[in-house]
Amino acid sequence: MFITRRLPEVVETRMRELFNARLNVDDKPMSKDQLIDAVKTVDVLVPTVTDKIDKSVLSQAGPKLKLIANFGTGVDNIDLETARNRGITVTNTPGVLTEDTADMTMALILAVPRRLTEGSMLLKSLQDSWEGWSPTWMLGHRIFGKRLGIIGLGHIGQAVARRAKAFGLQIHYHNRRPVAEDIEQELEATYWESLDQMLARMDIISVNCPHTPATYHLLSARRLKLVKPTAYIVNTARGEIIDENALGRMIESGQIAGAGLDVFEHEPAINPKLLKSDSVVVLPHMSSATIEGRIDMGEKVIINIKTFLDGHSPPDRVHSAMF
Ligand code: 8YV
Repeated sequence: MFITRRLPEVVETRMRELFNARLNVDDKPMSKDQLIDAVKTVDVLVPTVTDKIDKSVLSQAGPKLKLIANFGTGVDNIDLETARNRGITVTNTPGVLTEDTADMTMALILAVPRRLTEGSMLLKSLQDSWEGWSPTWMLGHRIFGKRLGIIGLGHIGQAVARRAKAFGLQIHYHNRRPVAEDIEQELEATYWESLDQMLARMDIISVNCPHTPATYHLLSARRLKLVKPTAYIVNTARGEIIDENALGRMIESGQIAGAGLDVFEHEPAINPKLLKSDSVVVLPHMSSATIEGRIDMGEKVIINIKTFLDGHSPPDRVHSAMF
């Protein structure tokens, strides 16, 4: 078994106790050649979001590779079709990072319109030359009573809606199909079949759907033009869902008020227009970055591997139809 990145110590210790686990000790993202070397010999691979397990890697996998136990919920880093065709089972770690990711999404929904990081960075740069409070300085925009449009009302989207409702936001959502009536009622959520129509009417848009071939550039340049110039976009899902260059251009030209981004289309590269904009909060893909969350993710990986090696179907098996 090969684990491509360093995981919380307690997880690594447990894996070594249970399995013949090899680690990537220097924790540097692995190159394609290193990944190919690994899949040639191992029975189980434990990758993360920084490992692109595509066709060119999987096509060189050895006959022993039977399980890819992803440390993460999103599996867009893995070519599910090729894995399935080669009889390789793929698992992920859903559920255990839902609340943490929803917390960070809500933090960005609050931080951008209220200029939170901007104010903090400005005060740190002013140091003792700050002249104190003034009536019209650092004014942001109220979020209470505003319209939040959630793209993807799955587990994380629903957890975001619960938090946003408590902050007095009106909940709207776009999905492949409406969620169950009881969930819609609990969240007082309005379903929009047309994403275009929803985008044109929202004050804040939160991307909470998985990255799949169908959601690549879901927020294309054409769709971003539908967004109100006073609206904000938040993304804690995957960068590829938004045309990042178009978003950078439109924020720079004032066609979109701002954005809160934890993920980027070409991670770790970030569009320079986004980096230099005061009305953009950028985070280093840390939405699920809690020690509790990462240990829970590790435990899910261990259960998936153990169940699989015991000859049973692992609890978090990913079926390519799911994505
Ligand atoms: C993970 C994430 O930390 O789970 C996901 O899909 O994006 C993050 O929570 C990352 O994927 C680790 O592989």
